[in-house]
Amino acid sequence: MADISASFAGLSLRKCIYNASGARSMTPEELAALGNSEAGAILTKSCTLLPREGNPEPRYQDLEWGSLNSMGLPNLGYEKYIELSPELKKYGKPVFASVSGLSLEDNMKIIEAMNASEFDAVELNLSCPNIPGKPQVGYDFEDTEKYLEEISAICRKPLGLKLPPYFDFAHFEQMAGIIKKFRVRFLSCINAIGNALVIDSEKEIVIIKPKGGFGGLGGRYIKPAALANVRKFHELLPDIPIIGVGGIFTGRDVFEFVLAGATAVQLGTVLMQEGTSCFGRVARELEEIMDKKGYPSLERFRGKLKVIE
Ligand code: RRO
Repeated sequence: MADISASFAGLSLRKCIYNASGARSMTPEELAALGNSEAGAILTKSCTLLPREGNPEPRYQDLEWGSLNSMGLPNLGYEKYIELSPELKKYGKPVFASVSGLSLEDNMKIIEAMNASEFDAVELNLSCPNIPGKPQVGYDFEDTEKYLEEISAICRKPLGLKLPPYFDFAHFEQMAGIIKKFRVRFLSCINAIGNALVIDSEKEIVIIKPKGGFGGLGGRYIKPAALANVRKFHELLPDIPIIGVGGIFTGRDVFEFVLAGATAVQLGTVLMQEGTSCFGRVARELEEIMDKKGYPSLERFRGKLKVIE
């Protein structure tokens, strides 16, 4: 049987497949279910300084090809996740905290506290698209550099970044140039495509309440954008492990992300739709493809996507 383990940021995952932040990862019960599942790691919902209820409902809709959300960062507050961290470690897999403070100051306070937690690493979310009046930090290169200067100076856990999708080579290059200046241990690419609009033409109405219906698009709609972001950052930053996220539903999808350069992958929309059984199913589908192709491990084909000469 093919080996689908992965290691990055000094951590070893028995399986390279785990949850995307936000998908079934907010409450102690949801995090325990991830612990008991075949997920290779546990990643929390992005946390803020104070607990948040999030945006008014309806704020999440499943769609035929994915999902639209404007959750608005509902979470239990960073202190609760730190309190839970020793219990989460008992499942014997790496435990990641997603951090999404509403300001640099908030992020500094949270990261400072994370240093003394049982979390193995931090995924700093620079790409929440759903807070009214708050632009995504990852689309402001000056702000991103300032955040990284300050946060990387105090963060004693391995630090990774959750990036928004980029769509222009100039932006990939600018972001990669900034990331190179700091000790960033992994990149999770991509967050939802922000501020998408889905319309119910029958009822002539939007499908989620916050922000006039604009929300983060996930699932199959965004897989090509996610693959492009994984590929481009892998080309520009070959020494930084890339975690692929966006539209992964099957083992074949994982295979494609690894070909593009991913070290591991996260499941979001499919986890919302199918529940935690998706981890085992996708893992077995990936193993089957690798066995058929004769690849004993992910290293054998990682990044080896062919181009047409
Ligand atoms: O909570 C959300 O609305 C949310 C966040 Br923080 C994020 O990073 N990405 C997303 O699609 N939704």
